[in-house]
Amino acid sequence: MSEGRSRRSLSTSAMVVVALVAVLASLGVSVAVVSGLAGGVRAVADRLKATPPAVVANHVTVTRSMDLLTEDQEAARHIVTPYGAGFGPMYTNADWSVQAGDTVIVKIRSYDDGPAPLMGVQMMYDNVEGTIGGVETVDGKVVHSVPNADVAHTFTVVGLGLNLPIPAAPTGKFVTVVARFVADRVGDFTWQCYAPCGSGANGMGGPMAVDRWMEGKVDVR
Ligand SMILES: [Cu+2]
Repeated sequence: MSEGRSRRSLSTSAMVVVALVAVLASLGVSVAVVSGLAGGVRAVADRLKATPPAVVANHVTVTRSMDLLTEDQEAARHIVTPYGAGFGPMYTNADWSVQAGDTVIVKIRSYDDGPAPLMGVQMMYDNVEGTIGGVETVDGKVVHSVPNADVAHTFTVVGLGLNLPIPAAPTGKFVTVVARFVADRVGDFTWQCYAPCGSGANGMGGPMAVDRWMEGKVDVR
């Protein structure tokens, strides 16, 4: 299907070049310039063909664990926020890397008991996406999604098609979310929380835009 799409768009590009050649030739533009343009289109086609396929699983399993701390825990641990005390919840171990092809077990232990239901176009992030089996476990229970009213955070890596909704923890306790995915694309990817858990009228301010609080990096090498 995608092959058909790219073939159509390439033949459209070829027609554009032919038309361009005719126009430029009528203006007396040299053959070298015209063939250079055609080469440009060929280079794009070659690049599309050269796009590497998804990385094949390498049968190595690694675990990456993150804790999601409350403001009180941050204060107790003397974690300095960019904007003073009471800044907002944060993920620990926010930046990590794995090898291409690894099966990654992501473990997130969240102490945050305050739900921040998803809003608008972000409501789709209550579904688990991109994991093995399309599921995660919440305190050991296998789920495909988390009820929106219970969502407190998400761990979302758009570039890897990965989304883990994190429910609010029982007060004074923690909730553990575990999921497995295959790191099948090479690159440096940004993860982000899409629940409006931050400050400001829409909850998208403060920690939502700060590295190590509600965003970080997943590098697949
Ligand atoms: Cu969040």
